[in-house]
Parts: sequence; structure tokens; C-alpha cells
Amino acid sequence: MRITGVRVVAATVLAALTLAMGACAEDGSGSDTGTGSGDAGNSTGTIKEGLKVAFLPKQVNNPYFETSDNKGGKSAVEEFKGNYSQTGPSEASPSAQVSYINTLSQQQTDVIVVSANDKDAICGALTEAKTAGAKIVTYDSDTKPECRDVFVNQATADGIAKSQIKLISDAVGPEGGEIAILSATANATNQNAWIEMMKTELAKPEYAKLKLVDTVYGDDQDEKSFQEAQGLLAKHPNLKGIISPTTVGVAAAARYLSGSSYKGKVQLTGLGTPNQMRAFVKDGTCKAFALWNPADLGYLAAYAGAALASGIITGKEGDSFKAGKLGDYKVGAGGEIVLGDPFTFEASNIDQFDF
Ligand code: RAM
Repeated sequence: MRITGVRVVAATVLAALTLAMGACAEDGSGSDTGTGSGDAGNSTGTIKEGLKVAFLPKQVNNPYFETSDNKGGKSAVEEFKGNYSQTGPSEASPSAQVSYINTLSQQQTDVIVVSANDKDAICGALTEAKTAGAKIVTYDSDTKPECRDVFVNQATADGIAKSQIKLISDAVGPEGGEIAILSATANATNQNAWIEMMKTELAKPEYAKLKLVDTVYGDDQDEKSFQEAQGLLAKHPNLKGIISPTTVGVAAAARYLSGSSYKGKVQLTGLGTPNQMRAFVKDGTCKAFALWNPADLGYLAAYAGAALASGIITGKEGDSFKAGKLGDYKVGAGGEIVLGDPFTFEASNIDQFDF
């Protein structure tokens, strides 16, 4: 939970967030929307120099993780004079991360920052790494809580789900109709949490006219996601909208819809990066989509790991630490640290962002 963070409740605050995210657009890193003060707690502790901090994304070569790790994470590690690295599989399969964790552990890495492809599959390896002395930070997609020290969550699952359902509802319009979800991998902790919460949200009376008819998995591979989007339309001729809560999936679905007769007729929303979605917002394929600043996510995760490895926090609820230019953060229930709220991108603001 953000201690000093701005809660987005009004247009003026939204404008401030827009400007703050825009300000970070150039280098893709840090947006300080906070104003200072906050609980001092033990956040005044000093980060050790020379910490080895390794990022292990779901998959390398995904623009989302390029930004979270190689921009946000790296700039944080440079700030506290540590040694940054990123390693990981090219495919987001459940056990693909195990061998990377073992290697990082053997290399006596101080902090492993990992986005889990599966909540169970990497637990054994992470527990061994912990025993060998590493601090474990999950970010983006969590493991079982006992396998890590803290989880840096981009936004609450509930907040993400509410925003996704509102976006598809607004795009489809009052008549409602059939909708489908194009997800990433079937085991991804973050995707599954969001899908569950979306189902809860859809059960509310205000969404009675929206009917979820299918959930398919593109495995965060561009071609597979494209084909799954195509398959949804073939299978459900009355489909009115697709939600794809993955940056890879939503961009692939947009490409498919944009080149088809469904463009502008079948609505699309999801979680995407502005750079991957810009053309499809401009050509009318997608009215609006959401995300957070991935660079801030990586930046916060690096600082959380450094705070753990320096003994500033242990990961228990109520611990607090300073995350560089993002300000002070507090560890919440279950060892969760929340970056902020999802942000909506649309034609009127998308040109202010570059990531
Ligand atoms: C993809 C990954 C990632 C998710 C984003 C929104 O890049 O699936 O885990 O958080 O999309």
C-alpha cells in the first residue's frame, strides 16, 4: 500500500497522474505522484551497497518486462549502487523458471525479483534460494505466499478486474451481449486472480446484460494469441467484446480485429502498453484499455528487495521503506505491497506516453 500516494478520486487527480506518467515517458522510469510525509517507521534504514539484484520475468523479450526490468528495475539498482541483471526463459511455461532460480541461487544473488508463471511450480527452487540467503520478491504475478518474502502487486486484483469490466461494458454499450476473455498462460497467478475477480464483478446487477461465454489462452505468444482471437470470433458469431488482460494478448487481438471485418464492431479492451496499442486506438479497434507504469513496478520491486536484503524490512505487515523517488511504501496483509491504481489509456491521452 502506498503511504503517501494520491488516491484517484477526481478528474483533477487523474490529470495529475496523467502528467506524472507523462513526465516519466521519456526514460520509461519512475513517476512520483506522492507528496512526501507519511509514516517514518523504519524507512530511514540505509540500503547496503553492492547488492546483487536479479530480475526473472515470466519471459524475456516481452516489451512489458523490458520496461519493468531493464528500465525501472535497473534504474533503481543503479541508484542504490547494486549490481543489476535480468535473466529468464523465452517462453512463459510453468516450470521454465526453475533452472534460472537454481543458477541465481548458486551465484549467491542477494535479491531475486520474479514474476511467477505458476504459483506452485517454482516454490521448491525459491525455498532453496531463500535457505541459501537470497531474499525473494515476487512482482506482477505471485507465488504461494510462503515461497517469497513480499509480493509487489501492480494494483489490487479487485481494482484491475473492476476496471476491465467497466471498460468492456462502456465499449459494448447498454445492449450488452456476449464477451470472452483472451488470457496469457493457464497457470499464471496474476491472470487467474484477475479472471476470478472479473467473474465476481460480472455477477453484479449492473452487468446483467454482459455474458461471459469463453476464456482462451494465448500463452503470451503473439501468434498463438492472434489465432485464439480469430478462433473466438469463429466460434461465437454473436461475440460483442473481448477482454485481454495481457499486453501480448491485447496487442495480438487488436492486430487481428483491425485487419478483419469485425473492426469497430467487436469491442476490445484489456491491459496493454501504449506503444503497442497506439495504432489500434487511433484506427478505432480499441476505444480504451488500462495498465500501470511497468517501469514503476520494477523500480518498486527492486527497492523492496534491497530493503529486505539490508534488514530495513522483514516483509511483515506494517513494515515500511522508502522506494527512492516513488516515496514511502508499507507492507500490507500477506506481505503485499501495492504500487497504485490502474490507469486508463484512450485516444485523448495515449500520445502522452512512451512505453
Ligand atoms: C503480460 C504479462 C504480465 C501482465 C501484463 C499485463 O505482459 O502476462 O504478467 O501483468 O501482460
